[in-house]
Amino acid sequence: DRLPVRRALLSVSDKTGLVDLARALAAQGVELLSTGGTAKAIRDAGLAVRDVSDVTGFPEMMDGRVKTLHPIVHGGLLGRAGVDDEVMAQHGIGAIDLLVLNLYPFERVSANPDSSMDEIVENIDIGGPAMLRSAAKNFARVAVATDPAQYAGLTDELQAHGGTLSARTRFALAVAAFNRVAQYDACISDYLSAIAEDGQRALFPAQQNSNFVKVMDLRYGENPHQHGAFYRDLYPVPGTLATFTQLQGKELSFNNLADADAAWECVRQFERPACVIVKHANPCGVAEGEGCADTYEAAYATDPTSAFGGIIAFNRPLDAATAKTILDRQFVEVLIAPDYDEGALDYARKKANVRVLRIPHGEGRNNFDIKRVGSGLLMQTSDIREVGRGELKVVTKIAPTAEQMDDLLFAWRVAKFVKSNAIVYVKDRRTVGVGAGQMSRVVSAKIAALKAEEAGLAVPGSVLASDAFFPFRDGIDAAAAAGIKAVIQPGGSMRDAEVIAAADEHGIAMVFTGVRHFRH
Ligand code: 93A
Repeated sequence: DRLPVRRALLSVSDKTGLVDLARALAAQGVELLSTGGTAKAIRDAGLAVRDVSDVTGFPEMMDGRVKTLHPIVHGGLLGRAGVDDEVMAQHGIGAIDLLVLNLYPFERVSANPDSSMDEIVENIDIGGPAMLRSAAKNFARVAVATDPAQYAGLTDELQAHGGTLSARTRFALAVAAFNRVAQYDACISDYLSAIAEDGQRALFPAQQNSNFVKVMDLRYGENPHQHGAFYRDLYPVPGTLATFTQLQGKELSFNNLADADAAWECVRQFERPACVIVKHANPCGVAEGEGCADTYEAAYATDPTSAFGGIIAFNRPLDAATAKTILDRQFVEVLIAPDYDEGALDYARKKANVRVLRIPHGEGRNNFDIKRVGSGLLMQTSDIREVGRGELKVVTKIAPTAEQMDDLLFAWRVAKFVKSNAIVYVKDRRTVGVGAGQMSRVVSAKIAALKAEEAGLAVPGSVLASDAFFPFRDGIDAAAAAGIKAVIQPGGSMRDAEVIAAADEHGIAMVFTGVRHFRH
């Protein structure tokens, strides 16, 4: 069901690729209509174009606020073949077969803190979305392009098929146009509904419109009887999981992606080379050191049993030797690194199932965490709080040594990524035992000690991080019994005095962060 394109209306804010497209259309004998700035650009390139104002007999007015809002334009886009021919002829409405339009840059202008409210409001496009809707609704007869990335495909099809477009192309373009209008309106609504009564921008707008774009369907959700899909932000934040490239391996699963996010977010917080191994959403081994080889060995040694089938992330390019060590030794679900040496990829290809992801470093962090509850949504800003050395308060008679201090800060960064109640034992910037996801803190501490024992790692001399305060002294007593020498925790319990006294009794150094890192 192919239809010829005889007449096109072009009206674009982003003039990228415009002249090439106009030239290709003209070469196909397509008559070009256009609005002010777009017509000028086409004319400047030496091509013939007719002004919309000439067609409507109405000038563009009100600084462009009204330029295409006219029955000649909308009738030309909406008129149905075989149904509206007579009425169109009666009113001198010529059919428009192709609309090429991109909208006023509201997103860019509103994101710029230097923009005035007047500028932002002027960038709310009215005529553009109206025409996109008219053209998209009439996909039975009309084609609509909304993005310069679509131009090449359009001209290719027109050239290959004698100036016609297929029904399938028109439909796909219409869906893209409706999606674009929805995104655009969501941005306007989000922006305006976040302006609070005092004129300041509220963190959480009165309405939450989600602009997520599908990356892929997943084989299933968290369990095989659930369905799943992965979406990314319309404008993904540089450096986050959504910017990944899969270099090889089986299809990514729902759990792979959730774990990959935890592993990557944890490893990218370290400045020095680091390795994080995640299993069931928790780090089961983390180490900081000289490079990929030593950090992987140390992370693996924390809990070799759990590392089996884990997700392994590095914050440095993965070298061939370490890739070989990993793949020869253990079953891996996903490997993540900012890059890979060619030899590492060669080696990975021998284990074709292993999913290998590249995530380029970037400065950004997710702004928000979202959790679905009932028929509602819990929203919060992401836990991006970092605790600096200067913020730590020594509360015990003895202070941590410089070495212990490094370990405490390392343990604290790991604990932030362990599900609550989180207890992390660390020695020499590597995890010795991780206790995760328990309902009582003291049991998490016991599990961390048990894990260390199972892995044959000596706890004595280690430090401990706790994601939240100790409600009772029993956690400190358990830590002392395991041989812990220093503790980092938020403080703030009703029984802080009792907890500090316990630490002093055992000769343990303790620092308070004043910050809590629950993670559920
Ligand atoms: O101000 S508008 O909402 N009123 C209109 O009638 C109208 N018609 C097209 N904006 C309108 N447009 C927009 O103008 C298009 O969406 C496009 O972004 C832009 C192209 O203007 P020019 O051709 O003058 O550069």
